[in-house]
Amino acid sequence: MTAETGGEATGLEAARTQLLEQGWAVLPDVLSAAQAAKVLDRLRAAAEAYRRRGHDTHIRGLDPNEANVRVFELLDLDPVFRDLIRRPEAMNLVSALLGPDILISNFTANIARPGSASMSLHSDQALVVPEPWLEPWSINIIWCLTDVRFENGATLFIPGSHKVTRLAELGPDPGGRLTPFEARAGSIIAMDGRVWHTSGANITANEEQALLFGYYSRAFLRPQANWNVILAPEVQAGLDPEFRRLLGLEASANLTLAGPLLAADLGKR
Ligand SMILES: O=C(O)CCC(=O)C(=O)O
Repeated sequence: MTAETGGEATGLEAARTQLLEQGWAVLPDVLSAAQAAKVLDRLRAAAEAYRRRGHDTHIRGLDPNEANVRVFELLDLDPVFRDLIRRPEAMNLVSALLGPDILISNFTANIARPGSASMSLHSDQALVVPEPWLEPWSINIIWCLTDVRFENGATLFIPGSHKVTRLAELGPDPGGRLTPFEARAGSIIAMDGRVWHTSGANITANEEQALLFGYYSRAFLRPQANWNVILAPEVQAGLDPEFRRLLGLEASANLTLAGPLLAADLGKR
């Protein structure tokens, strides 16, 4: 993280506090550098498998050129990603911001190779709910599989933009206020879904940068991914009930707001 915006949090408690106040936090050493490198090897293999399924890893309309490698369907492609999406450190930060009733909305990757350039500025919450954005209803947990810095294409964000409730409040020259999320390999970066951000440009000659994006939302929002379709039957069969609930695979859905209302109603009798 750059000096003017603060540094990495000293522990989970500090990260929770910073996330709630500033809309983001870096938690270092969730994985060792060696573990992060192993996950990156698995991601490269997953990218190959994803292409073999007939998908392009360059998403036209999202990234300006082929130097960005985007991989979707991670939860189906390799169990290592099923472990990461439920890592306690990640889930702790997710529930700190969103509370207990959440769904896994998506899990994707971006390998930013030299020459990759920025996508459009956006907030992840604005992609799934219309304005006004009055409360945090989603969060991204960004896994740094390499060291991440401005020059190799760190995600750029606008500090304080989790307070923006409508697009019109974003103000003039938002691009001029972008700041990089810088972190060491093995860190996670928790980003309130309301934070306005974009991918950076990798201006290095030969350095690859890789990030995973675990996206979670309040349980009343439809996830970005339809896990019923994405996850193979044998993968679904291996999931425990709590994982199935987090993926919206159980028979019941969208009942969490009704629970307290019913209880309040019964209390009046
Ligand atoms: O790749 C990045 O650095 C940012 C990606 C992003 O903003 C997204 O996938 O929504």
